[in-house]
Amino acid sequence: MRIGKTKCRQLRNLLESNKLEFLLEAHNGISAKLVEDAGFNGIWASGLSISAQWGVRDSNEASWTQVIETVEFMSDATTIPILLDGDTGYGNFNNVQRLVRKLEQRHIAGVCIEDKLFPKTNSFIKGTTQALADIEEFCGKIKAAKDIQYDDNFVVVARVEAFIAGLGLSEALKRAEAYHQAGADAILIHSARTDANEILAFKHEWHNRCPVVIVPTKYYSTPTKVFRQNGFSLVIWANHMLRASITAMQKAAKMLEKEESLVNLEKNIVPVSEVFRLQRVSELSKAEKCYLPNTNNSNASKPLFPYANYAIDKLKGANKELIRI
Ligand code: SPV
Ligand code: MG
Repeated sequence: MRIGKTKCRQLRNLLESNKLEFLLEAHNGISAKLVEDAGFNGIWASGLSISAQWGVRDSNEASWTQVIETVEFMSDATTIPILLDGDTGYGNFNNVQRLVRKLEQRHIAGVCIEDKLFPKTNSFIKGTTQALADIEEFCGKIKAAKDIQYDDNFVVVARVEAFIAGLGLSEALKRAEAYHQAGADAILIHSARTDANEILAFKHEWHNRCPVVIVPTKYYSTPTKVFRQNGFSLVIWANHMLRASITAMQKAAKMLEKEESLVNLEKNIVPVSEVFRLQRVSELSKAEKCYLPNTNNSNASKPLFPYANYAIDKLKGANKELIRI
């Protein structure tokens, strides 16, 4: 058995390290493995991407158990920590507690919950018309999550959607402070602006009360050194594995449809052996040698029932004894 840092501990270390850290989005087992192989130290299990890979909207159309099943595959395929985008927690405080229980059972290192209403709508769709959760009720969810967690290092991130809803800096700070007091391990401050002004203003006022997480999907042109200089803890590249794969698949599908031949596509895609490597096929081959009967030796000379002759001889001997009596 390998003894290492738990995934919860690994995620907490990322949050509390004194340098800027990064999570990259994944949405199934293989994309999670690719994130780890690329050298990332953690994974964002994105609600948007997980719904999209099923072909449904990011509006809680997929059930929470379907999400759990997906992150379980992601966790099994990797050794780095996963932070689940838990949307609004799929219900009230009680649903949040059950969610945390199930996540810990599957070695998911943390959950991020956002102060919107169920069913949630993606922050980049009609953001300013979205209603936010009552502060007290949301604090109850955070407390409930912290109270139920089994591993002290399980991470609960509270996501503030005040900027998304167009409510401004003072509302964002008020909410972040309440969530921090309720026990959140970090604040995710979200913004849909194409510049970083909102998140920088927030960080300026927030100082270092607790780690701050950002998602620069819309303000991607802001240089990463700005996030570093301003003391953010964690950057989430939230949907880029999904979007990169959509681009690649659209290109491949169009090419095949047009050319009716694999010749040009073959040159530009990984060989099947790479798929086998990602699935760890060699691990199974080794296990087969260890656990399956050795099928290389011929069975021809082996008796079908190896103990049958022994039993017959015994019986014959016993008969002799009987005759003698
Ligand atoms: C997600 O990845 O699902 C997120 C981030 O919640 S965002 O899409 O920016 O809201
Ligand atoms: Mg989401």
